[in-house]
Amino acid sequence: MEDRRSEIVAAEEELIEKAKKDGVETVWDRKAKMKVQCGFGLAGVCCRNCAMGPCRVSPVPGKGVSRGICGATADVIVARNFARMCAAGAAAHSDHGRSICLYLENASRDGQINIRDEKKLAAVAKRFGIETEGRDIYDVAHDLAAATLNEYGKPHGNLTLPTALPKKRREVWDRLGVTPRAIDKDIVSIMHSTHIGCSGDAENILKMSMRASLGDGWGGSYIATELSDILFTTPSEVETTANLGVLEENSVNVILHGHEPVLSEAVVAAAEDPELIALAKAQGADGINLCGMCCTGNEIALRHGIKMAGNFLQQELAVVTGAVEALIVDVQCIMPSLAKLSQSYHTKFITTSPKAKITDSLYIEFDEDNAYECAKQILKEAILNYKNRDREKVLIPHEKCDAVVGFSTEAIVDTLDKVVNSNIDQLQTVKPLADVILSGVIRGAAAFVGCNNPKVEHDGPIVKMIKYLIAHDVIVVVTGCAAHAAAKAGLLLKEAKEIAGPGLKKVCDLLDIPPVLHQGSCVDISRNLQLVGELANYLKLDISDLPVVGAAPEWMSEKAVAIGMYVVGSGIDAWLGVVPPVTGGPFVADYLLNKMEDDYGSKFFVEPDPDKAAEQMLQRIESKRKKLNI
Ligand code: SF4
Ligand code: MSK
Repeated sequence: MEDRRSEIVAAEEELIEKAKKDGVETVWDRKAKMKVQCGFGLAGVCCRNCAMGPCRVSPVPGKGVSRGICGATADVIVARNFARMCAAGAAAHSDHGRSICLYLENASRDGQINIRDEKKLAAVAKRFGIETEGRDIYDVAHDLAAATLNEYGKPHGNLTLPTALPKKRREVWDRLGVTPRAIDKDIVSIMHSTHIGCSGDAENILKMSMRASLGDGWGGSYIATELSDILFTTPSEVETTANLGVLEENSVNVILHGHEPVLSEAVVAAAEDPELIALAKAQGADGINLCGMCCTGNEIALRHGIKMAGNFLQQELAVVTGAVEALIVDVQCIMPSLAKLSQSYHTKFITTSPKAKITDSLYIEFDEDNAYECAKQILKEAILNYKNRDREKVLIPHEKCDAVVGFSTEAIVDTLDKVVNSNIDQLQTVKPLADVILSGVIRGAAAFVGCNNPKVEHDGPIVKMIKYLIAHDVIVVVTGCAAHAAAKAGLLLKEAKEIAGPGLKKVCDLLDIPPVLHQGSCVDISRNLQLVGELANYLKLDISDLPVVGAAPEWMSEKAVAIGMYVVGSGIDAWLGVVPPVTGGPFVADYLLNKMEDDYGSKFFVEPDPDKAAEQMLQRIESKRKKLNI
C-alpha cells in the first residue's frame, strides 16, 4: 500500500502558501502570533470564578503564591477548571442529543420527519421499557422521545443505562458514587459546585466530572446515536472519498460542517431536487457537489457515502481553495475566523443555528418543521453564488483517497454473523469477535477519537499510531476528526490490510473489511462503548479486563475532555497526545495518571511522542491479555 502522507502534507502546504499569497490568515498564523502560551493556563492554575480574582497560583508546590484569594489550593483550582471542561463537553454532546430527541418528538408518517429504522426503534424503546407490541411505530417513537427527554432532567433516580453496560462496571460506578443521575442535572451540579465558596475538595470535584462525563457517553451521546439511527438509518458499509481533492472545478461546491445530522440530512435530500440541479446547470455548473467536514462529514458519509472534505484544521483551507460556493454550518468546532476569511473569497459562510450565531456570517435559521424547503433555500444561496467564483483564485488540491465507512456496531455484528455464525441471539453475535481476540489472531482493539490541534503535526500522530497498531494485529475503530485522518491516509481502504499484521490481515480477508473501521462522529463513540460493552458481557468480564485501548492524539476540544473521562471511567485506558491543563495540581495529575487505575481499572496516559504512545498502547494490550491468561 502506497504511503500517501507526503502528498497529503504537500497539498496542505500548497494551500497554506496560497493563503499567504492571498493575504489571509489561518489557524497556524494565529497560533504563531500567540508566541509563548500562558504557563499558568497550561498548568490549569488560573482561576476567574469570582471577581476577587483572577487568581493565578504557583504550579510548583512550595514556591510562590499557593492559594487563591478565597483560599483555594492549586489542586482545587485545577480540578474546578477541569470539571468545567467536562461539563462544557458533556453539555455540547448531550444538547446535540436533545435536538435529536426533539426532532423525534415531531416524527409523523405524513410529515417530513420519518422513522427509517423500525428495528432499532423497537430495540431502543424496549430498553426504556416502552411497549411496542401491536402499536403504531409513531406512537412508540413519541413515547421514546418523551422517555429520552426525561433522561435530561429527571429529579430522582439514575440514568436509564444501556444494556451493553456490564453489570460489573455499573457496580464500580455505584461504589465510587459516580453513576450518572440525569444528564443536565450532573452538568448543573458541576457548575454549582465549582462556584466560589462551594466544593473545595479536588477528589470530589473529579468524581463529579466523571459522573457528568459518564452521563454524556452512556447518556447524551448514546441517545444521540440511537435516535439518529432511528430517524436517518443505522449505517452500514458504504464507499466514499476523502480530502479536499473532492472539490470539483465545474460544480457548485457546498460543504456541510458541524455536528447534528438534522440540517445535513435535509440538505443531502434537497441536493437531489431536480429543480436545484437544473438551477445549478443554468448557472453553468455541472451540478451540485455536496461534501462534509468534521463530524457532519462523518454523519453524512456513514449514511449516504457523501464525500468527506476534511477535518477540523481543514475548514479554513477549504475556503482558501477559492472553489467553495457555500460553507453551511450548525454547531460545534466551527472557527469564528471563517466569517472574515470567507469575505476574502466568494464563499458564503452560512450559519443556521441560534446556538452558534457568528458575526458577519449569513444567518439563515434552520426551520426543522419545514426542513426540506429551508434546505433548498440555503442551497439556492450556494448555487446562485457559483457565478461569483473567481477562477484565477482557485486552487483545488489533487489529493483525495477512497474510503469504506459505515461500520456501526450493528454493521460489524452483521458482517461477523454472515461469515461465521448465523441465526443466533444478539449477545452471541459478538462471539466471532471474542473468538479472534481470545485466540490471539487479533491482539486487541484500539479506538482513535478526537480532533486536530495546531500544536501538533496535522493528522501525523493519528496516522502513525494507527499504522503501528494495525501492523501489530490490533484492530482499530475511528470516529470524529481522527476518522478523517485515517480516511485521507488510505487506512479505511480494504487494501490497507496489506500493512496489517498477519492475524488482522486474515480477519480482514475473511470478513472483507478494512483493518480500520469508521464508526462515525464524536457522539458515535457510543458505538465503541456499545461494542466493548457487549464483548465484555459476552465474556462475563468487565470492560477494564479487555485488551482494548483508546487514544486522542490531537485532541483540543472540551468535548474531548469529557470523552476522555467517560472512556477511562468505562474501563478503557486513554492516551492523550496533548498535555491537559492539570499539571499544576499535583493531586489531580497523580490521580488521573496513576491512582485512577485503582478505582476504575484504567487511567490516562499523556504521551506526546506518537511512537512511544503506540508502543505503550500495545504493551498495555499485551499486559491485559496476560492477566486474562490468553
Ligand atoms: Fe480567586 Fe477563589 Fe475567586 Fe477563583 S474563586 S478567582 S481562586 S478568589
Ligand atoms: S468535530 S470535537 S474537532 S473530533 Fe466532532 Fe473534530 Fe474534535 Fe470537533
